[in-house]
Amino acid sequence: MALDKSKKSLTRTHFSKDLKNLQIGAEIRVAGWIEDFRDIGKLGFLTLRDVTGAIQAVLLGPNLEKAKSIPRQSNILIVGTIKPTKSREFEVEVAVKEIYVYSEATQSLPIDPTGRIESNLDNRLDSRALDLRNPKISKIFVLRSQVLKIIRDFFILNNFVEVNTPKIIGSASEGGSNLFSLDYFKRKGYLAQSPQLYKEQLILSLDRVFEIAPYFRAENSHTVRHLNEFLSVDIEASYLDYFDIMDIIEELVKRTLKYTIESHYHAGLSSSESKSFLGAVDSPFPRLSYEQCLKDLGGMDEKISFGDDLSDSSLRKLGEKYNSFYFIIDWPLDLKPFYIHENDKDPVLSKSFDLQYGYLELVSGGTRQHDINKLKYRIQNQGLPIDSFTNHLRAFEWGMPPHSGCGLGFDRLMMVLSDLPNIREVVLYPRDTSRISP
Ligand code: AMO
Repeated sequence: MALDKSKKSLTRTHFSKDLKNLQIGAEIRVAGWIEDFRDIGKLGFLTLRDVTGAIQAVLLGPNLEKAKSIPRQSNILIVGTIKPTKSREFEVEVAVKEIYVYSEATQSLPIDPTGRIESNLDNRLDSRALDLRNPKISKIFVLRSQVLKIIRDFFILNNFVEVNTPKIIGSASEGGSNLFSLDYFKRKGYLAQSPQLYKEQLILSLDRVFEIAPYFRAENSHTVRHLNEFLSVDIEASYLDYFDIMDIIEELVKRTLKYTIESHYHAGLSSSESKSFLGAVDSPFPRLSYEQCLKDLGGMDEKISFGDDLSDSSLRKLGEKYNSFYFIIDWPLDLKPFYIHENDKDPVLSKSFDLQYGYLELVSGGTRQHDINKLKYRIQNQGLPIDSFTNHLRAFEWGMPPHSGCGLGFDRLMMVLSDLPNIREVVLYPRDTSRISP
């Protein structure tokens, strides 16, 4: 593409990934930041990186002199021509005709975005925008964006309607005390902890809904898998039961695994881990009952009585035995929220499931109680204020179909897909008990 010299345009003509497909001698303008600069006397080599990769630019004479004074990570535009290269790293290089500096970077950067000098996660999060110049890190977020698209496409294809429910609410959606409160024009408001009540109401007419949105939990947890703001993929569907929802979620998770393996976007996956992912794609996820888990744990010297929740240490033990994806189904009803349906075979149990990846809970869901009287009883039985649910309960007087659904912790799924042990790695600006900025 010929340069329009009259305009002296400061816009680029190509991304770095495109250069290898151009003819030798082609004129180009590429823009990005200086990753490296080597001055070897009469000649200089500059590595320019953009979001698609890196190129090598060769500098001589006045351009070489100019480049010596530009700090690394500064943002520049290079005007030049494609030439063959002897480098093993690059397929072609650029002979530089002109360099424009858009913006100089400070000389002492808070972190090294090439990743050669390692920084701890806290320092990286404090300078997140710069951290993302490291291609290993930006790949996580490219993958995140693509997996979100897979999820959206999957649900739309399966006749789910995407909805957006309020995040500022007047009373608790799930019960419990883990709500952030705020001053809402002289009344008390809360940040939504989940879309549970709205999604159940909406299937009354929309039949199947999904929502991808952030939720807020005022939990004082300091773990590698909890945040106070997290992204959830919620679904709700009429006339399906919890086994149908498990089938849907299993297929969805397998699609995201397959995509991660097939694309080259997985961040830290080694080949052996890729293989274990492949295994998960090809075989059904085991479905263990809660009671089976108790038996397994008994055999591992972890004595748990029926009705106890599975603690972190129990889940870690189970995760050693079942180290990939598996469902835990039919939990005791008393361990589940008021909206979960009792089990027809044994009403002490519920029609519920969690999807685990080893110790990590990824999804929670079940068949819902759609009988208004039983629902009222369960709300009161759990010590929740029935008056806060007046609006919600009205929908159950308008012909509520049987329904089921679940919530998938998207950030946790991203931990698994990118094989990273800390949820903060896969969230751009994580919010935890000690982090509210940047
Ligand atoms: P639950 O509270 O189990 O269920 O949440 C669903 C999923 O969301 C993820 N998750 C979190 N991720 C990061 N940080 C947190 N603090 C956090 N809390 C939860 C988990 C979890 O499995 N209304 C129900 C879902 C339903 O039945 O439809 C609910 O919110 O991966």
